[in-house]
Amino acid sequence: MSRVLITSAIPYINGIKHLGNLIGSQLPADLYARYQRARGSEVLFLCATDEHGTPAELAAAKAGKPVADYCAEMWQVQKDLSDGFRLSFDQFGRSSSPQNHALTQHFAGRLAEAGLIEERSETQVYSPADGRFLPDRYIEGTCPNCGYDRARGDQCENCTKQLDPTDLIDPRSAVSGATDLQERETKHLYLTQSKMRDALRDWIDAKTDWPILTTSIAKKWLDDGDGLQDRGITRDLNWGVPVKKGDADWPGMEGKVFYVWFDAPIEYIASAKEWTDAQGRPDADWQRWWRTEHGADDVRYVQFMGKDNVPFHTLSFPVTIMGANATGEDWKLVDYIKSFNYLNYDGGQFSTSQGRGVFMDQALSLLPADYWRWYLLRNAPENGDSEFTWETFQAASNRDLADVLGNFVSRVTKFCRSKFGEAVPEGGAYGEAEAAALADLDARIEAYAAHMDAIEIRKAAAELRAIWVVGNEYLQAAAPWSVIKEDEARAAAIIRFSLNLVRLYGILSAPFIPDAADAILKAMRTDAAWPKSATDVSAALPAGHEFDVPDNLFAKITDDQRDEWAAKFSGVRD
Ligand code: B3M
Ligand code: ZN
Repeated sequence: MSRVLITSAIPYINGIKHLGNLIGSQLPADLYARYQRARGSEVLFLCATDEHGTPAELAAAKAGKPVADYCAEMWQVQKDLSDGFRLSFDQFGRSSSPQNHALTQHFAGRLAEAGLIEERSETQVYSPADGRFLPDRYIEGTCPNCGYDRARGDQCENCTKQLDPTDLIDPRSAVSGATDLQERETKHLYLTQSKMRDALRDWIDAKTDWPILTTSIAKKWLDDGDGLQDRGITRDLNWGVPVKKGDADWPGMEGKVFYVWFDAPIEYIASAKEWTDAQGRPDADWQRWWRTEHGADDVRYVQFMGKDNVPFHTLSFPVTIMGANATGEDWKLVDYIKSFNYLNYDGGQFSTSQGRGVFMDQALSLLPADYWRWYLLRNAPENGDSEFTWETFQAASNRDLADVLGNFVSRVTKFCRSKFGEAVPEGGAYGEAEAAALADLDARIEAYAAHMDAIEIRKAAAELRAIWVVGNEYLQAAAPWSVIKEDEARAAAIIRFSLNLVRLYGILSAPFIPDAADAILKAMRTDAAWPKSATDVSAALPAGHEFDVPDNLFAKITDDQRDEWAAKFSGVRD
């Protein structure tokens, strides 16, 4: 049995995520996790909230709450929403967990032992108006690389360059807007990533099967003279993982915490320990996923993330892992990174800070998860940015879910109930029409699985839709409602075949639309074993097998609803 470790980039704690965030990592990761489980792989699927750093502190301050309370509350909110979207994490952890504190301090100690950490005295931006240092997002200004005027102190969102606050041109305080900033001396730890440049390049060069989006960003910062600058990994903040060397104090670093981007990826590992700790299981149970000499040598590790997160996952985090391994440890490096472009909203960008777009809670208040999952996944921004519009959302829901899948299931089950009752009818043997449909389906199921294996999400969605269409076209041509007048046995065979397709669709659709798939399979009173071939499953439900007619699976989105929602979400959220 193959084993697959899957992580999604961990969302910042500072507020509810929008649909652009969702399709940028968590939702595609869930699709893949569900698919891998359906294929019989042993899967560990991990996510968490990213709770440290300036985004958390700024959001807590805005909410008027102590940062620890704010994070605990927002974790629950995000957890409930991820359940609402049916994200099937084995663990939805917290980067502020004791497990992550310990592991982060452990890695720092190992990196120091490997000679990859240097203590440096440096000047940092200090704001007399705010009475504090201004690290990362506490400071904004113009990007020295691309000129974007709202770059943050840690990274430019426009060109993805990793920055230090002192790099910014015309810097200002994000707290008060003050521009009378000073530079003051303070001591910090630096991760000397530049020493690992050759090792990183060899590693990336060997990843010839990775998406171009991933490798091009990695190589851009590797080849760029200062892309692989040594990075400050400590901050003058209160909230975060206290700087320690393993269990030991780190002289000179009292009162400082690790930089959020140092501890956040380590939470991928920590959440696995949170998972086993919560169940009172031994460390060996999570280490067999994360440590090659503890059983993880045959694990395939796949990460999902938006393109802005790629530099941290192809450069900084691998340095952490490789550095610890240089001291004799055996941590697992990622095997495949699936990254995404941005989903835009109706001619502009989704924006958390500006409240623009549709947010996860709002989406679920309009329609159940499957509608959003289907639309977002079939339009996943894989090969370029993609765009959310209410017209395309309405069209995808109505034309794919309601008209094709929903309609097929409803026609077949209702027709059977009215003519033969709620059990699979006997009828004669399958004929040419069924053979043709099966040949078509066999080829398409193979293509669908190949796209899912390759994590080509749009292609997989298109193939799944084509699989639904095969059933509709078959039924339309076979026309049991006419045939039954002359030949009841033939009509029964058509319906027996069609009911088996309903079951097949329940199985194949589950990774995309788990609730509808569940409803289908429950109604068919059947299990969910992945088909070896369509031919094999065409007899899975034998004559006499009882079923229930499911409720209508999908309601159509009316033009009035579409217009109402478009108007409602045209402004900004308060
Ligand atoms: N929290 C950024 C984001 O949510 C960051 C990802 C961390 S992954 C270790 O896009
Ligand atoms: Zn820039």
